[in-house]
Amino acid sequence: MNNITIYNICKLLMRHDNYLIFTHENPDADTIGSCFALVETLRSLGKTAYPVCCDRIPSSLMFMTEGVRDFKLENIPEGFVPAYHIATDVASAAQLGIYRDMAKDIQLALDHHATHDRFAEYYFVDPRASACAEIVYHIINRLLIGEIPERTASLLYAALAADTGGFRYANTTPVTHKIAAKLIERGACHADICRNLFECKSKTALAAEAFAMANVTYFCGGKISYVKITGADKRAHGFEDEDTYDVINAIRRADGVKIAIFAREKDDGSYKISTRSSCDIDVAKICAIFGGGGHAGAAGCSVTPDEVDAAVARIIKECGFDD
Ligand SMILES: [Mn+2]
Repeated sequence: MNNITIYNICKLLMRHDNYLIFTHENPDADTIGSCFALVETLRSLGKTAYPVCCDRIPSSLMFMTEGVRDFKLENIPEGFVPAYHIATDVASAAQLGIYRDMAKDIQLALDHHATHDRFAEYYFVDPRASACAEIVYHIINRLLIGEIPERTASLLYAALAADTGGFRYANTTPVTHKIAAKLIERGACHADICRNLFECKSKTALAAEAFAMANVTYFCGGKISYVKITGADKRAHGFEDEDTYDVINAIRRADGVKIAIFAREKDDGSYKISTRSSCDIDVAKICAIFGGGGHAGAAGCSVTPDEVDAAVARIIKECGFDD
């Protein structure tokens, strides 16, 4: 699913100046790591580059952005005229969030979603890549002739580790491990990164997970786990949206669970439904019924409050379990 090679991407990046590099909405470690590693690399090559993120960086991922939370367009110095727009880990124009109208300006999309909708002029999409950061690694490694600095290596390592659940998910490949090894050789602080990603959590995030485990419902003889967190629940317990990002991983752990479904009311009143599959059921296809997408093992969609219960019932039915 490519119309440009890594070699030609590198030639193109050397040719231009003044870059804007976009993450997807509700940014995760892969989109942040891919975007910021590319920004650092272009700057080290004497170019001007800024990251753009439509939503605030979750506090749990601020270790990747040196404590800065806001990377909106209005934070970019006045007078900067972008000449080249890149999107990292963004599968569709809608995933640019409030910047979706700028999708027509994106000249290059780097992505690993099988559902990528080719909104950019040039796209390099490898659904076998465990993380977008694998693709970005190949580009940066070529641009810097292997001399990847420590901070860039750490950004890419965090992206890889997060999208593979700490190199545990089915998307982890020998290539993933080889790249991770190279990044550790280049100084990536893997132990600190993994503690930040997988162990250290805010007390409200831990409370949100406890709430989810107390309210989870199992369907189809325990093969499906489901929990909903409403806006009222969030207000009653003081949960921020970002406190609930790991709830889906908490409810998928129970023995026998093949599919996990988590519906949360967002601050704008709509519901985000997240799904995870640890069997051969492709949840991206099921989420596509509701205009969503993602990967076979991890996907999501957004629905209105009126639709959420029926949508979850339909997702459960689409899984096709007998009981
Ligand atoms: Mn990703």
